Amino acid sequence: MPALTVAMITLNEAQAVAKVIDEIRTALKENAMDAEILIIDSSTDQTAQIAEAKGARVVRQFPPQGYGNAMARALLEARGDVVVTLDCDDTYPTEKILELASMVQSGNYDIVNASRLERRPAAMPYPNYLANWLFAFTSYLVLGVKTTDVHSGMRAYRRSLLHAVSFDPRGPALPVDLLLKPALLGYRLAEVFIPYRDRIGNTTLHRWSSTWWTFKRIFRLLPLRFAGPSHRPVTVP
Ligand SMILES: Nc1nc2c(ncn2[C@@H]2O[C@H](COP(=O)(O)OP(=O)(O)OP(=O)(O)O)[C@@H](O)[C@H]2O)c(=O)[nH]1
Ligand SMILES: [Mg+2]
Repeated sequence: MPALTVAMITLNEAQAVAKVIDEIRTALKENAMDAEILIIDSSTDQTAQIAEAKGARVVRQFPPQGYGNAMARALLEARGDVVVTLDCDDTYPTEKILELASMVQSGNYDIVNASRLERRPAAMPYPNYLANWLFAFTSYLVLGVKTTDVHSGMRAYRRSLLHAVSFDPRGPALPVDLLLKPALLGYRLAEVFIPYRDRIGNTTLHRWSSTWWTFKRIFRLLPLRFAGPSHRPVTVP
């Protein structure tokens, strides 16, 4: 079993996938880490073929079943003890992969969230920035979870957590659950700030349904806030 899985999901990312995989390999080589690159692919373009030629483990999910179902599949297919996710669109800093992973490997944290929102990134339009700020503020008010970015696609997870906690993959905004639910269950969350770049290729973000689902996911976690420590799992070292 590899120590680390770098997991991505792809919907027509043929323009970006080769560059992203090359960058990941460079980042991993710095540490000679035992790692796999996993891709859940739902594309009609050449993404899967390019990724396979670059040595990634590609699992096809076709026809596309949406972000949530693809990400849920990625998290369960991953074989590494630590799973680092990122978008396959060149927006996230691959050079941060090992830093996030090592914070989980050290045993101090179960999830490390890479926040894009220390300040507004030039690559993020104002409406998205304000929405993200509001989502984070609402998460703190409603659930008491301190975070600045509930929608980051770049995180490190302890694999055992992903199998111990159930997530609802239906509908947009799954990253909200993937962060807030474990935090409410007592898993240890850390956050680091990262730079965020312009995307290669076209976005798949559906702004309004994602906003609706984000609030829905936050509010329906409210009972967990008051469930008490006895309902919480023991954190797996
Ligand atoms: N397999 C699979 N991948 C998907 C699906 N929908 C989106 N993706 C991928 O999920 C990742 C995140 O989607 P993006 O389009 O980048 O959405 P976003 O990051 O919210 O928006 P941007 O800021 O524009 O990048 C990308 O790597 C997409 O290719 C899907 O239905 N199936
Ligand atoms: Mg993206």
